[in-house]
Amino acid sequence: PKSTHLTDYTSPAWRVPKVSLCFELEPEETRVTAMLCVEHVDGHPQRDLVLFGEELVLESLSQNGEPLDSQYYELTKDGLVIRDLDESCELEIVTRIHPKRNTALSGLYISEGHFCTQCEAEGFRRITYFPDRPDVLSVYDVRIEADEKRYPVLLSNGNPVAQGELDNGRHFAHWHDPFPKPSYLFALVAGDLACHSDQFVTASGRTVDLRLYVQAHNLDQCSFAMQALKKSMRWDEQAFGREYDLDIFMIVAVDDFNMGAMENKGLNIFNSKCVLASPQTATDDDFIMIESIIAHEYFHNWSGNRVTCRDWFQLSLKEGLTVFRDQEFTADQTLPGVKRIQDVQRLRNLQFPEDAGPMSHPVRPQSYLEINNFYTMTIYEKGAEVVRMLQTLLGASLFRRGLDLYFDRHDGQAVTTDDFVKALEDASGRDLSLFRRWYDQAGTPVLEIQEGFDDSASEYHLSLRQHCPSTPGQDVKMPLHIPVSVALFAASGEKIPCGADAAIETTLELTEQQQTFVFKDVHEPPVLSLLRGFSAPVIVRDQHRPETLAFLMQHEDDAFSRWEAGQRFALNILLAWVADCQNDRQLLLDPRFSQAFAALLKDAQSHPALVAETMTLPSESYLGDQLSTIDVEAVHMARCTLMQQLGQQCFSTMVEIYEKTQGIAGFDALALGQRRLHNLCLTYLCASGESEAQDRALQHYHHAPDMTHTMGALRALIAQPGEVIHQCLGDFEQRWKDQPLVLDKWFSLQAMAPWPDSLERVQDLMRHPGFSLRNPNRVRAVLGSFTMANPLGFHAIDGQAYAFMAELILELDAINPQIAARLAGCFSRWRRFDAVRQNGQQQALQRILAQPSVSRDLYEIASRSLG
Ligand code: HT7
Ligand code: ZN
Repeated sequence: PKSTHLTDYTSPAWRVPKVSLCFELEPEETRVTAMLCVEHVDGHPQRDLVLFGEELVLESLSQNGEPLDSQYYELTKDGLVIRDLDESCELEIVTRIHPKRNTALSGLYISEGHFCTQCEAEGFRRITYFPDRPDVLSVYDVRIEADEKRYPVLLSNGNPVAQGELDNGRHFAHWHDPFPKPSYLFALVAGDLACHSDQFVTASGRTVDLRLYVQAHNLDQCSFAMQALKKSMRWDEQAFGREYDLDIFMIVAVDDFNMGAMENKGLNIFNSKCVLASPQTATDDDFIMIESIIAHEYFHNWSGNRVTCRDWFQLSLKEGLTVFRDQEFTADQTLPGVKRIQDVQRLRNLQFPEDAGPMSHPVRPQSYLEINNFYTMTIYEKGAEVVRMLQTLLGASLFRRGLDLYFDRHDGQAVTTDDFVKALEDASGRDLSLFRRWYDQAGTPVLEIQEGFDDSASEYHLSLRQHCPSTPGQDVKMPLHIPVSVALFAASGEKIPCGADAAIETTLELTEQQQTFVFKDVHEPPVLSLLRGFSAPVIVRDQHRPETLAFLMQHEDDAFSRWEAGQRFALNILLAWVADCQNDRQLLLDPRFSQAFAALLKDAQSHPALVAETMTLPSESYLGDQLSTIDVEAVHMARCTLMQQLGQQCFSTMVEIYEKTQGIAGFDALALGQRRLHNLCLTYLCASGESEAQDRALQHYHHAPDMTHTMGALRALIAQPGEVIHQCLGDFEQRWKDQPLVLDKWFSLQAMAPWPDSLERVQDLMRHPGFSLRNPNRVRAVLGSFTMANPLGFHAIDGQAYAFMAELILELDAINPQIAARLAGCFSRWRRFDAVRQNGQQQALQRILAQPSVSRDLYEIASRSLG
């Protein structure tokens, strides 16, 4: 397969200002009549019109109403090339497509009897021949014709124009979207859907109809998403001055969907998992996730739709910026410090390993084989960090001015990340030329620090040195422009002024490989608080002495840094314990840590959500990442033992907190934090091994008022196989077997359980009547959970899970290449394991690559993983 390179970009030779589409919908075969107004770009050297197309049957092709003779066009393996067209003309293309056969869930397909589309990134070419690239913007008119009984609801982008009856029990609807858009934002939905409606009045006083379409039996699970939508619309007006622009905004929930949701103009299509929720069926974390995805997709209306990407190398322009915007939104709705901690955890647990492995790529990649493989943690999460650093460097008000300029200047255009940075430069007067390197350089920079204190001069010296390990295709790394927020603490716990105008916090700008910063009027050796708020996506190498960490756990006032001190402390202990496990030594807990941990539990001043975050130990995968060779057994043992010892030592305090946080209702930050703490205490109590705790968890399960409590009990019990957990799992299955989204929790929990017979259990789960390889949510619940969150099971030393997954990924590849490729990411870290496990994973990758019919999606992941 051939790669696409950023350096090969050329602007489109033809514009398509207007598109009219007519769909004659039938599941087996749908006819699509596309009328394209095409105009050659004056002076463009390319004269041929290149249209992409996949899995299409061409029925007819005409120019200005005259059929085109076959000498003027050529069907290629990628589409259709038309020669000698008039400079400007109307092109009619009639194609036939087969929605029912479309199991890849890209283009037009059927989910639970409803027609729906997914066009990002390159799905529109599976609907009709088209210059399916994001820099071709068109105004769309769409007519949909379908059987009225089976498909009473007919939706597309923009505003509704007309609807009416046709012969033979059919009807039609006509939609017009006045905003020029790229084809990846096209959407169509047709089905028997129920509607939850509301209205929103914009800041300028326009009334917008809001509609959420779901299957009728899910109508009672819509109100939360609708509230989230209204909150998002108001917040974007207030925080970013962005108002909604059409008369109607629609969300449709579908069961079969490759990702979380899609921001099609005026018609967002969502994975039902990311919309439907009631306290009985969804946990607090589900609610938070739903609110942030609704917000994310809505925010794309400006960051992505009104201003879109010139090409797919600029994907982070819309995704990084929109993740940043949704993070800010959630921070405003909840507790900003907690949100920041969670975002950093996500980045470190998922993006850092990506950037340290064979899949590492810059925020603006240089090349790709299959664009669907580039919807990565780097594009989304590191991209958001890059935007956040810009905000830190410019300050909130200049940053906002820069964004206003960006939206004004580029409204209706397809632009680049350079255009984005230029707008920020122009609005702020700052030179960001060095900062731009963040877009092109892959890898996580490492910061090393050296401190010095000059008593006689009352000066504190801080030397920062940066370096970045080499990544595939990038051996030489340049210094980056890194904002490093710092504060200095006196032994009393007071902060020492350290910035301009005696500010107690300052942001240092590291622009060279090494720099020394001098702080004057410092009269005692200070305790350094570095990278406050996680001001840059870097790794800090420091000595992290236990006394300093304990001090910061007590005195830090930056939520992230306080949490970080606790995590560092725990990490040091766990890493030492991994070595102890490997050498058959006893695991002895440093009393300074248990004291700091106990003090935290008793600290009535701390917000419960922050206490819960600090009590959560670094994940097994993060721990493994810190080792030169991942030792799954030792890591698991060390972490379980620390939970056990903390559970035992703090048993009575945890019982007290558990009891105090019982029966908390509401959805404010305090209630959410208290419920989280309640469940976490139960987990620690169970980890202690005391039999009383199991009884408590069983009671917790049977009296759970909602899904948050139910899952709290199951998670607390899952660590140990036994009668109690099996009883609860059996009960859960009976109760929820007819609700696939709830049953996914049951699938996923068991696939993650660190029990000895994991692989057989996964195989059993796949035989469950509720499981299907065709549904991405089921695949993620069972196989995604097993491969990504059950290191003991997936990396079992016999290698059976590797061989099993290789065959399964190939089976899935024939159904849905995007999902198969994602799943194959489980082998990308093979170099980090011991020789036996390396060998097993290499064999699995070789097996995948040996399959002659392997898709481009899967080929790219497997071949790059193998290196
Ligand atoms: N922009 C959307 C990305 C997306 C997607 C990409 C590839 C294949 C299927 C997909 N479904 C949605 C979602 C977002 O980031 O907002
Ligand atoms: Zn997005």
